[in-house]
Amino acid sequence: MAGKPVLHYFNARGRMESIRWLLATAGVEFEEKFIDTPEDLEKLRKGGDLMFEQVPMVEIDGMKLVQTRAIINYISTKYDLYGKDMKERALIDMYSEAIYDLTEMIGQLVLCPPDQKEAKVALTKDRAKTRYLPAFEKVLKSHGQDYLVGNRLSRVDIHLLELLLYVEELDSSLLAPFPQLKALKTRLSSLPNVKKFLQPGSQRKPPLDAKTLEEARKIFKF
Ligand SMILES: N[C@@H](CCC(=O)N[C@@H](CS)C(=O)NCC(=O)O)C(=O)O
Repeated sequence: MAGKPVLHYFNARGRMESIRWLLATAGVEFEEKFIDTPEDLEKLRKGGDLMFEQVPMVEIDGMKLVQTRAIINYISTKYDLYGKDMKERALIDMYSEAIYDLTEMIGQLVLCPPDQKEAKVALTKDRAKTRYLPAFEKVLKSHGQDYLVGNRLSRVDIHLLELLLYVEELDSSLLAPFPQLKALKTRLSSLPNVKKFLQPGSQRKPPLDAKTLEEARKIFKF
């Protein structure tokens, strides 16, 4: 039997978190090797394990995969979370890209200079409220099904749940006008593997605090 996938990343959400979410939802146990220092990253680079000298890197099925979207595609295909045909995959890709856009906007807020923070937070909330959340609410309302695509769980549902949790962290009132999204969140949260991942003590990572951000800056030099 193949061993557990091994995830190489900083001990924080970042680009690895949606990979953690997918594996956890698929019920796949995984190991994490954290990059805690610039030397840890250098060691991986020198060992030739990072094709483009970057993480995330995931050891899975005898491969050392890099590039977040490639890793996500592989895991989604392997665990049947990527639709049943080309058209479903096109929708899953299209919705996922929009989810990544808003997730990225929210993730960037922590890096925002203090004098721009208020405006950026306001813009991000506005984009959530008027652009992204209404679009997904409309999809769910239009077909009346339990999942976004093909009436069964796919990676896009998991990405959306992750995003909805970040949106709530930003402002817990933002989901109020979207009953379909709230129902989806409740439904997905009660799936046994998701429920487990949402429990304290799981491999899910908390929001980035100032100290962790400083450590990340030193390692990744941004
Ligand atoms: N396109 C890549 C970007 C990866 C990336 O920028 N990783 C950062 C950490 S989150 C990194 O390794 N930075 C160090 C560097 O680029 O030298 C992906 O999606 O995986």
